[in-house]
Amino acid sequence: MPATIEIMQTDITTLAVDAIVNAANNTLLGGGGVDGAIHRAAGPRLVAECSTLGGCATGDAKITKGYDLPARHVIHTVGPVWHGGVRGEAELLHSAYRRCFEVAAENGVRSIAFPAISCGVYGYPMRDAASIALSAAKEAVGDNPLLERVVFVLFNNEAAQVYRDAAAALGIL
Ligand code: AR6
Repeated sequence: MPATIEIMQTDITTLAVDAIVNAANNTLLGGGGVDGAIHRAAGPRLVAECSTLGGCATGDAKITKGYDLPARHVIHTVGPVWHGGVRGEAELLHSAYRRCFEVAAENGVRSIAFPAISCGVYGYPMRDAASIALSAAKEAVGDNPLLERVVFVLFNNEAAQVYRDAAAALGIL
């Protein structure tokens, strides 16, 4: 059975999946947006584990436990800051998604939920980011037979519609 790819409008911290992905920064020590929400919901043991990881490069990903979250793990990744598309942002964003899927595979993760990495404070245009996210998911589903469920979590209906349109354009949904 190939994995399902879903688009959902909810708060990612409520999902009982094997891993939720955090759109973190290079320090991995917390911040605003989805990062702040994940750290609040996971409790202080999350930042304690993160502080042992030595940060994370842009385009890379690292895994921790989920602590007080319903999700078993958090995969922390760092997407690029948008500078108009001339600083390798697309490659870095694709790398962030790819590394999350690699780390997921290494840790036996069967269900994974992503926020719209880089699409908040970091300013990445949602339409372009959605295509990259969904393409990376399509590749990962082909590569990893253990993967059962990939969920893209959007905070509002407009963003969810952008993802649905991008999925349709890629022949995914
Ligand atoms: N559930 C799902 N999506 C959410 C949630 C939530 N609880 N909260 C926000 N979003 P952002 P970035 C959406 O800014 O652009 C942090 O300070 C939000 O609407 O969280 O990668 C880090 O420490 C947006 O579409 O992440 C970094 O410094 C998306 O999540 C920096 O922000 C991502 O927005 C990373 O910026």
